[in-house]
Amino acid sequence: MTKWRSDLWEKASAYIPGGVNSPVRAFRKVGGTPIFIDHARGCYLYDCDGKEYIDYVMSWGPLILGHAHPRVISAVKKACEKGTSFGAPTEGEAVFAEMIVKAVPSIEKVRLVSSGTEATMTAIRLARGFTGKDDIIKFEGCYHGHSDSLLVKAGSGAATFGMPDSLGVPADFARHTVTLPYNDVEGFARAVEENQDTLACVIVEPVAANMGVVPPTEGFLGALRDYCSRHDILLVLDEVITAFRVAYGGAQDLYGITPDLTTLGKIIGGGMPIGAVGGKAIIMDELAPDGGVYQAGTLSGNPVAVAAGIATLKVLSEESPYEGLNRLTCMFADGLRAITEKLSIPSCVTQVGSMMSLFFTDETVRDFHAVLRADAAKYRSYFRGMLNKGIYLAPSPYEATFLSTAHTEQDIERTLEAARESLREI
Ligand code: KE4
Repeated sequence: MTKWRSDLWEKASAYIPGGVNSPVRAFRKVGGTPIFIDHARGCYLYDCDGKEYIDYVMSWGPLILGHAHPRVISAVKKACEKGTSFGAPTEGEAVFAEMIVKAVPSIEKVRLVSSGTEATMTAIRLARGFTGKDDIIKFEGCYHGHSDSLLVKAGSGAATFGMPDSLGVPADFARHTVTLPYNDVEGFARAVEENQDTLACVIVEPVAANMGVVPPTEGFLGALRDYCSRHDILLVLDEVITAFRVAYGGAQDLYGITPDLTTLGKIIGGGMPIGAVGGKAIIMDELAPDGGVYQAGTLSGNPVAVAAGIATLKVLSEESPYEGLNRLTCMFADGLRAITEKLSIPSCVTQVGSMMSLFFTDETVRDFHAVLRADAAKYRSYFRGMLNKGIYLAPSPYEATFLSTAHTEQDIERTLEAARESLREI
């Protein structure tokens, strides 16, 4: 490790818990110390030593247009020159809300917040307030931010209420959350039958991307929709990652599912702090100040974040890059499949749109249990080999690989060459 890096790491570790402002950045799943980024452009990161990396984390998903896209930067600069925050309505918020409503037909009204966690926390409170019921269903391996009701793991019996998945979450909170296996329709049906009178909502990542990328199996999302409709339970699609990622209208467009509520984040902020919860007006109008479900935020609808979001969605709407993004991601995914097959390394490569994952396993990965059976040590070795060759993957096997419109075929070829060497070494 270079001197600056050890000095920086020492200072960060002295003053910031774990040396980082979000745990996954600490490289604990892959060993070693994190690299410190100085700047980035397009699909490239540059560390404080000036070393270049091809970036496949893309700030955990927001940067579908790549780092420092000229139109986003220009919009942010212009917004900043007018002031950074007013705590009062602005034209941009109304324009942005209309863009989101037009992009996602299930959203009739939308409330902006400052993170995905705030968005899902609000969606849960809104579902409870609207239905008058307290319990929720989530799925193992899905992550919806760090609000107490969602940091809950499966209880003793599959359909029974959960246990805290973090210190500081009262058991009393956790017992209102049932956590089920992803893609398990039968288990879901049983849980709904057993708890239908107390269930306010089901929250799900329509494409799981926080246990690595795990696509929904045929009929899974449809079953959630069907059971929720029949039992007066709200369906909340957490599209913080997938909205404007897998399609301009999100996974609900891709799979033809109409939720009652949708949570958004990441891409809609173009790299600035943002989140949103949207859905049917009859539900959204339950939010304060009109309704009785309280929710608020000093920087909600921040004009600089909104300017970045408007610029990002304008580029996506004008350029509609999804076919090209999907083709490039297929090139990467198919290349990895060919390399691991040639080297006789058991692997499962998953992909939806411009996000993908490589699992070291001979199984087809359909849920979190299968993910946990995959070889995390092999991932660690692969990650380190790639990092040493200038390829920046997620420092955890439980995250997604994201591509952007800034990645080119040459970048993928360079990445596959590095993968060929790294996989030979694991
Ligand atoms: P934030 O509070 O981190 O903005 O969003 C929470 C969230 C909600 N829903 C989904 C589907 C999410 O993926 C996230 C956050 N994603 C993680 C990475 N997978 C953020 C990275 C981090 O925690 O540092």
